[in-house]
Amino acid sequence: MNNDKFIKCKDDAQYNKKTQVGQGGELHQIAHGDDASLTTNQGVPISDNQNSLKSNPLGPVLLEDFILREKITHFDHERIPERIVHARGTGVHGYFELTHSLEQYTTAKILTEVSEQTPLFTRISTVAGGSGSVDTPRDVRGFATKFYTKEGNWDLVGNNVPVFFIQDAIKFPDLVHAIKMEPDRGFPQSATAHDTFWDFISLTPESMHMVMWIMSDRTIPRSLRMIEGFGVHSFRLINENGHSTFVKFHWRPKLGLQSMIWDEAVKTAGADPDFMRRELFEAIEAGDYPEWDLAVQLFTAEEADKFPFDHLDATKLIPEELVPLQVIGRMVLNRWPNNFFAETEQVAFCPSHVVPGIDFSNDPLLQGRLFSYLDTQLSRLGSPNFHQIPINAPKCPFANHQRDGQMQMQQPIGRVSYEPNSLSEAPPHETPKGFHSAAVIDGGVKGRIRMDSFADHYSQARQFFISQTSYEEAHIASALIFELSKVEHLHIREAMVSHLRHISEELASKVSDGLGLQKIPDAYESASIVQEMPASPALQIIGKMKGILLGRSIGILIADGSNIDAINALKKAVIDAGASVKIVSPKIGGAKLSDGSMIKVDGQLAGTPSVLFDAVAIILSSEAAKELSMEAAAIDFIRDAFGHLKAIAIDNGGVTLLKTANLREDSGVIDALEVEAFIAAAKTRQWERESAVRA
Ligand code: HDD
Repeated sequence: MNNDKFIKCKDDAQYNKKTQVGQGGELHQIAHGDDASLTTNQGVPISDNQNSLKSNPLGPVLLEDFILREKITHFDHERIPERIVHARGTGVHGYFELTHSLEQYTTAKILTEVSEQTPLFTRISTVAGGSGSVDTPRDVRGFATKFYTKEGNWDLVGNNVPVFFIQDAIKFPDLVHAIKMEPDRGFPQSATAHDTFWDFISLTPESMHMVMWIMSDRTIPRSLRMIEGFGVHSFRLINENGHSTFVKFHWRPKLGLQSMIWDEAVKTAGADPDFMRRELFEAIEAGDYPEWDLAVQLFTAEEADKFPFDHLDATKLIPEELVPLQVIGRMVLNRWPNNFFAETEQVAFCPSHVVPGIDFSNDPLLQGRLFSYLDTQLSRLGSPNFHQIPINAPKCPFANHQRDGQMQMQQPIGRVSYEPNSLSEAPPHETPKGFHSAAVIDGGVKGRIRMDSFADHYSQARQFFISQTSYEEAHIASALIFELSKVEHLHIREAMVSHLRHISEELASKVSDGLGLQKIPDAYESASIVQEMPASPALQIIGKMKGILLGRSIGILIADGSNIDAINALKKAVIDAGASVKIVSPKIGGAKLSDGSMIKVDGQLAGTPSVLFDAVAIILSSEAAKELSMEAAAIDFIRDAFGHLKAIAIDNGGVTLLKTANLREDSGVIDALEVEAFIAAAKTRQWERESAVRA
């Protein structure tokens, strides 16, 4: 027997005790004497966390080892069912501050008390992939906010796209089954580019407007800080007199909208599968708290009757030109959760969580959601007491006579658990200020009927398409060609092109050509006439990009011998303009600059490609440039930056690399000494370069 081995293990145990307590947080710090000991869940101090109990040093492990069994059992049950959709998400705490009262329309305090700050938790997610999937697939982003208001929790559970695929919740399981990995093969993970998705879509004309949005660059955002959010459905606001007004909610990012180029998104997935989550984490750590304006579109039932579409149909939006947005407040996200599982994983959003003064519309998709989310939380979190989990618990007092159930954490006192009663002194009771539904008169024939007003599936899809810049239109066509090229069945590809003919003949023929179809298919039989709606520039991304460097990141590729003055001048100008800078070099240990000083390096070249930056600079001595001209990672660095339409600052060494990569200088390639010109170019993409790099 080797006694030394046992002694060593004991030392490790002592060490682990200290670190464990340090990381564990208050819940696990159960002090025994002066020491915060490692304990079992029953509070029994543990003397050895390295070795299980054996009948002899070489013998079998004993069933008696309750410490081992408790630890392994707990571990075996660590996972809860991941969300059926929106499994991969990133959550952050923050607050909402009202800047403009809606008192005329609602009694909800969160929308009437100006300057009041309401705590909140926002979770942004992808839809289709599992919780371990990458951050940059082409996918809608979920945008869910739980406001802990004085009158209870209000959950606004939206997306970064203002419309949805389907009109009726009864189709949701079909949609999700079609979009998720195919059941016989278990792939693709987090991608719409496969047969079952496009099969379902091609047979569901109501999804065509959403198809335009998901094939646009909206579904490949540059950052979670640069997406819009939409409540999608019409909701109601109810004022003191019981009068109700329809409302749509919009989140508008202070940093403006920005998206990736498809090839950039694909490469980012490899370079950093957690790109979005890390980027948000780093911004919050650095105190660059992301902010969104909350805006509303308000309209009456009479106004809605005059719209050329039905606002209760979730495949339609209300153009801003028709009902302008009014900004009423702002959201700031400023605190990363302490624990991912406890907060981001266990947070339970339900569109049915509203507060007095806010109510639902008859949108059939919303009506189905009002059931689905509560039901899903019961299966995910395992108990009707999920509201007691700290991230879900209201921050205002709450009391009722609901009792017991699995994992009841509260200990209600007294003998009364019903209402009305005369036996308790101050029982919770109904209040006139409580939740009231809008007094709406509804009537009609019972049945599984879809309104005629829901029949127009192409007009807004067409409006979206014609509202885009030529670059964005080209990206939509490329995305459709990419996705449909992954579809094995010819008839599905053809069916999709036949729908596109109602949206734009030009788009249909581009896609048909890109797919190599022998003949353009006949147009799909439309259930209604396609209306000519005016272009709405608010639907663009490029039009909403802000010409600022704030929130963006610049990578400077250097090596031994790089010019220190050029690096410092660029760095200063970029940081002054509000962006962050990362130094990339062949070796992580640092680089020796022209003056002999050492510079700290943030990323090693092969692991820090230019896809991770909004613009790049290349500052290299002529020797280093020659060496790097033999290095694929360096060539890719500049070639990708060029192909992804980024501003590139170069010195003489950079020129060598540019030539080796067979790239020509254009207006976005700037002398590294022209710092101001580089900053100006880095504030946008070099769109005019696109025709030189993509057909
Ligand atoms: Fe949903 C999650 C957004 C339609 C059923 N949905 C979920 C989340 C978001 C949305 C952001 C993630 C919340 C989180 O971060 O935990 N869903 C939408 C939007 C829709 C929509 C904007 C249409 C306008 N959803 C929709 C329908 C149904 C569901 C029609 C069912 C009838 N959604 C669910 C769900 C999820 C969910 C299965 C999965 C996990 C969860 O609820 O908590 O119940």
